[in-house]
Order: sequence, then structure tokens, then C-alpha cells
Amino acid sequence: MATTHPDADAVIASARPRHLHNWIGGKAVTGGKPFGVHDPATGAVHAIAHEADAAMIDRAVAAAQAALHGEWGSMTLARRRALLMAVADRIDVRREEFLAAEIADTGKPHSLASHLDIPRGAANFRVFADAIASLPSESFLFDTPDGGKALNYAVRKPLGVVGVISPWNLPLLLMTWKVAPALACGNAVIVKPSEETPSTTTLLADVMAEVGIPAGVFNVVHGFGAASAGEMLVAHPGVRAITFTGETRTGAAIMAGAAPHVKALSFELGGKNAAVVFADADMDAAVAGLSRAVFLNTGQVCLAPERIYVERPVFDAFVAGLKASALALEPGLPHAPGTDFGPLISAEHRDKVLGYYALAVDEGAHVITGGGVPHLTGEAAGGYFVEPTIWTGLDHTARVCREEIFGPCCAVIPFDTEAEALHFANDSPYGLAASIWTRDLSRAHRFGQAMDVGVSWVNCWFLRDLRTPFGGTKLSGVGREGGEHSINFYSEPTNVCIKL
Ligand code: NAD
Ligand code: 6OD
Repeated sequence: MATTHPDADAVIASARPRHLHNWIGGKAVTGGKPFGVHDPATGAVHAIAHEADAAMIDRAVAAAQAALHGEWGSMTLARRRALLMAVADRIDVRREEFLAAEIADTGKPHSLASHLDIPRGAANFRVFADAIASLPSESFLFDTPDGGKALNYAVRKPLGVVGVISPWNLPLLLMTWKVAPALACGNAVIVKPSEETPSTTTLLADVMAEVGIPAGVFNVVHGFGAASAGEMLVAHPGVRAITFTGETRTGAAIMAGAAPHVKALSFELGGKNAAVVFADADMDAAVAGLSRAVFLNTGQVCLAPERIYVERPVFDAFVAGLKASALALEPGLPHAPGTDFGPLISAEHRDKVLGYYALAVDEGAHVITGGGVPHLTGEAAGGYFVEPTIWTGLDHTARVCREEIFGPCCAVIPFDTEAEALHFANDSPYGLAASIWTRDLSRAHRFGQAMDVGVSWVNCWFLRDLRTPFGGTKLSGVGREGGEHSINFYSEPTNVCIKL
């Protein structure tokens, strides 16, 4: 948790702490209760963020509403698109600052942040600047009952003030995935980044001002969820919609908080994703692809498979391959040469993951590798590291096979028939993503479509055109984002019918 830490007081008292202030109406607003932000790779507090109070949330809403009634509200689409492109370009130019900020908050390896998080942050603005330009508009000229004609068309308008509540695992990527389409549609946003990872959102506010996004269009409020900035944003009557990525139970709390004002909601929630490896798969590709899927970002990716079903004839070979990949991972400080495995986000999350490691053993797991904490020295000794972990011997109904762990671990379970694999894979309260490995093209289509998930990957994982729908079924979400799907959420049509 980014709350109290033995180092926090010292950092707060130090001569030049890095302060992350709330950003309202185009400027940093001082004040708000300070809280420490940890570097998960070392456990040290590296910045002080300031929790927004109710008055600051009111100010942010007022600033956003003023922007909607001002220059932003009457800006041409061409100008708005140009500004979004300029934001993307500035993220590229200030890449090193974004990298440093993201790495300090998450402890993730430099190679990962530089290949995934920061470039996708910029790409999101380009994708939605394009999407808004290529949107078709509906219009129908129709015969009326009296023998005349009428022209019916719909115009899309922004929702108004949109609250963006984002998680800590891919902070810039997931926050901009919502902010970019919201702004493309002409809304004003108030972002509440995770209390664990407030830095890149704060930096983005600076970029917004730098490129000339009008004051009040992009606001940032720092703080926690319940009884803090998150909850206040959800409850505020001036916020028309909430777009949220995070845990399913947080989504449920937000839904309840938003109900009195009947707000529009878009939720990307938790997952307990399945992977299925058929005996005809390219085994080297399956091992490499699923090793990446399970261990990338230390398993802290909502799409990561934590259940892998493998056809019995190739089960032992697959497990041996995955084990070798896990053993080759090198934990360490983000910038250390060779590091490709970072820490978990917090001591609290590490304890949760280690609790599941113990539970797996209680539930009868055979630990193929991992199950504990790696021995690291120097600064990394204070980091929140755990070992990459693989289990076999678990029943598909075990708790570790049903509950989202959000750590670098998976259960590998054999199957004998395609029907059995489909039953195992779909038998989950979640429905976010699946990854299927086979050379049989018919089966790829059949199985891919039969999966009760938002995204079915075949012979790949975490790969898609950003114009396609992204989201989850069941407990994994409400609605879809991506391309036109995002535009549909962040805008609403007014239907105009003119009797000619
Ligand atoms: P979280 O739900 O704990 O927190 C997410 C955000 O919600 C944070 O900003 C937090 O401060 C805020 N929040 C918490 N309680 C709140 C409340 N009552 N009202 C308003 N805001 C509140 O999630 P996390 O731990 O940051 O992220 C990990 C979770 O996110 C995992 O479950 C993961 O699967 C999920 N996730 C899903 C996707 C997806 O696309 N489906 C993507 C990334 C992460
Ligand atoms: O790629 C994306 O747009 C996306 N929303 C990814 C989510 C990853 C979850 O951790």
C-alpha cells in the first residue's frame, strides 16, 4: 500500500522530496494529506503524493464543466485531433521521464516499460485521434405515413465530465486507454490514478498543458478508493460517467456508488484466464508464448493465464519447457543488466500472493518450481519479489484455480478431449481472455468462438488491433472498449428527425 512506511516521514521531511500534487483547472494545486509512494523494487518511499479532499473534487468538477462550456466545448474536431496527436508526440519526446516515473512507481524492468507501457501510452492517443475521424454517421431519408419524406440522422455528443479510475499494473497504458477516447469524443476528464502509481498521470498533466489542451479538460486527483478521492469522484453528481479498470469487487462498489445518479459505467475487471495447449501445437511456440503470458509484469496483467490445460500426450514436455523458462527469469532492480522479472507492486500484494502459494500446497499442489521468495541482495533485498511458480497435481476446482491471484504463477492441468478442455476453460466466474495453442485451423475457429470470454487468442497472447473490442464477460467487466466501441461509450447520440 502507498500509505505509511517507516521511510515516509523522513522523505516528507527531506529537503527536496518529489511531490505529486493534484492537477485542477490547468495547474498544480497544493494541499491535501501527503502519502508516501513506494518503489516496489527496493521498498523505499520515492515520492509524496497529496490526497485530494472533497473541496478539491468539487473544484475539479467545476473546472471540467467550465472547460466543456469554454474553448474545448466549441473546438473543431480537426483541432482536437491535432492536440491529441501532439500529446502522443510529447510522450515520445519525454519518453525518458515517463520511463523513469513508471519504473519508480512499479519497479518493473526497464525493458518492459520501454517496450510496452510508454509506447502504448502514446499509441492510445494516436489510435483514438484516428478513430474519431473515421467514424461513420447514420442518416436515413425515409417515406412518412402521409406520403412525404423525412430525414433522420444522429449526432454524437460528449457525455460531459468523465471520471477515470485506473489501476497500478500498467498505469500509463491503462489510464490513457480511457483518457484518449474520452478526450477524442470531446469530454473533460478527472483521473484518479492508483495510489500506488500516481507518477505518470501527474506527468501527463504537464504534457497536456505543454501542448495546449485547455485548462480543465484533464484534471488529476490523487488518493485512495473507499472513503477517499475514488469514492468521492464516483458519488459526485457533476460526474456523468465512470470508466474503471481494477478488481471486480471494486467494480461492484463503484456500481453501487454510481447508482443514485444512474451514471454511465464502463468496467474492465478481474480475470482467471485459461490457456489450452493441444498436442498438435508448435510446442516451442506454446512454451515461449505462455511463459511470456504467465510471467510478464510478474503476472500482474489481467489477461495472464493462471490456468493452463494441456493435452495429456504433451503434458510432461510442456511442463518441462515452462519450468525451464521460469528458471531462466532474472529478478532484480529495473535497470540492472539482464533483469527481466520485477517485484510485485506492494508488500500487501506480495503477502496475498504468498498466501496463495501456501494455499496451493494445502490444496495438494506439486510445486514444479518456485513457491517462495528469491534471495536478493543489496537494495533489491527490500523489494517485494516472489518466485515465478508452477503447480501441477491440482484439481481444476481448487481455489487457486478459481480465484484471481494476480501473481507470476499458474496451475498446469492435463486434459484428454476437446470437450473436456472447453468445459475446464469455460468453468470460471470470470471471462476476460483465453489463449489457445493448436495447428488445426478448424479447431482454432471452433474453440476460439466457443470460449466464453471477451478475447480469444490463438497461437498468441496480448496481441490485437486496437480498433477491435476489448473487455470481459461474466465477472470480468461491463461493456467493451477499443476503436468505435470506446467512441460509443464516451459519447451519446442525439437523434434528429426533420420532416421535409
Ligand atoms: P483496485 O480495484 O484495487 O483499484 C483500482 C482503482 O480503483 C485504484 O485507483 C483505486 O484507488 C480505486 N478504488 C478502489 N476502491 C474504490 C472505491 N470504493 N471507489 C472508487 N475507486 C476505488 O485494482 P488494482 O489492485 O489497482 O488492480 C488490479 C486489478 O485490476 C486486478 O483484479 C486486475 O485483474 C484488474 N485489471 C483488469 C484489467 C482489465 O482490462 N480487465 C486491466 C488491468 C487490471
Ligand atoms: O491492451 C489494452 O488495451 C488493455 N486494456 C490491456 C489490459 C491489460 C490488463 O492488465
